[in-house]
Amino acid sequence: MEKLSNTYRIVEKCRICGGTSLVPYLDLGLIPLVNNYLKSSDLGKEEIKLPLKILYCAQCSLSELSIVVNPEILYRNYFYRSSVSRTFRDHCFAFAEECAKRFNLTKDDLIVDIASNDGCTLKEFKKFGVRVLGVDPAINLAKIANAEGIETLAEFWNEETAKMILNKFGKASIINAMNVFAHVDDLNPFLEGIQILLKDDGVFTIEVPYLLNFINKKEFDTSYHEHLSYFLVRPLTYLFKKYGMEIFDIKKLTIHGGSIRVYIKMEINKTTKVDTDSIKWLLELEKDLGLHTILVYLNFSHNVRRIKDELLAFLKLLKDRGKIIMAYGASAKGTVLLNYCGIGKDYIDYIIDDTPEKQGYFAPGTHIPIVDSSYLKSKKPDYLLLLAWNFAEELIVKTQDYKNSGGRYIIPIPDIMVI
Ligand code: JHZ
Ligand code: ZN
Repeated sequence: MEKLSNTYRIVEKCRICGGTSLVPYLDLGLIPLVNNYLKSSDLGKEEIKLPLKILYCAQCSLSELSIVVNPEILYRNYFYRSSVSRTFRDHCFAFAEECAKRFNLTKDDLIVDIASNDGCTLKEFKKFGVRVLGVDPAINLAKIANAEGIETLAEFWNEETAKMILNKFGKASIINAMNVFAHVDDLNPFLEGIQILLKDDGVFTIEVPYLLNFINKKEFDTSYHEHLSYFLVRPLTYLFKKYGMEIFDIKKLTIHGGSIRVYIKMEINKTTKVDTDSIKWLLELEKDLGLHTILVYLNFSHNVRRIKDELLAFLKLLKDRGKIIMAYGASAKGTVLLNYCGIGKDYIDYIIDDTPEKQGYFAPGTHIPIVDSSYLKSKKPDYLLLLAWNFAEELIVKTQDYKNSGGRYIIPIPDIMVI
């Protein structure tokens, strides 16, 4: 892999197949780093904004960002807390329960979670009496998880980290990587780390947003500088083979706008049954929907420009009628949506977010203040733009008082919907 410059490097070949026929299909312009929430004292300073462009690999169908930002800049201090969403906590519990039953986990089994965030997933695994260990480069998050009893190393995942864990804890029965595989530039040290630490009959699971949903539901705002790869099953099958690994099951999930969970084993493990149907079914679906050729992607890009025009026109209409608009969820995708569409403080007065670490800060690029949910009562908005549209149901349930007093919701993706 090419060397990282201080801020970013330009992608010249596909990170999975090495192909150089990379066709650009989405260009969102200059977008700020989504995790770069600002303090009031930062507001006058120059903010880093970088090109956000997606390329399609004509050889293996991976979609990938045209640049790679230095991970030291992105991940050492991370504001996102996985455990803020009840929907996500439930999702983690269901996964832990499934693993405990399906893989007959006992107290001797070690579960390692990569990008363990605030310990959200491991807390659920712990309920089943197994040994757990988290790994996350964010020093602030590792501190929180450790304080809450989830042992966590503040490290990036690679061979060195794997060796260190092997020496201290022994091999792992399950290594889980949720919402991080798409964030990794060089998959070589990442997968070599798995080879080092995973038991021969162990299971490696990843969860990634599914490119099929990204395209079909026009989820363009889930592209940001952290998301380097946008996966289909096709490039994944190719990738794991190179490392003596094999996919043995894939599940389609609704979380985060549509994801897939991929279950991987070592090829030498011949006891675990391979569910070829689940893999073949998705591969055929991708092909039938045209996702293994460029045309669908170019059409997607056209739809994205339409969403921008329609959303702006709708918000303008509301403002002309004197309506107060606020937003819910200072999410990464919210920052992309607002910046790409050019929606700033002239439209949205405040963004509500229940993450204590985000409150009191200002959203990247737009500088809209991030506040707690008491603002819903005190400022009485007419409309709430749901920037965490993937959790719309949960947000609507928790704001019933607002709804009952006549408040309306705007869901921007896949098409503008007002509730
Ligand atoms: P949310 C995240 O992206 C982070 P984001 C990450 N980049 C990733 O890979 C994807 O997910 C998959 C708030 N909220 O989860 C919390 C409430 O305040 O949609 C969050 O700030 N109250 C690693 O940031 C935001 O909304 C609530 O009740 O785009 C949600 O962000 C709920 C449900 C959420 O993902
Ligand atoms: Zn490729």
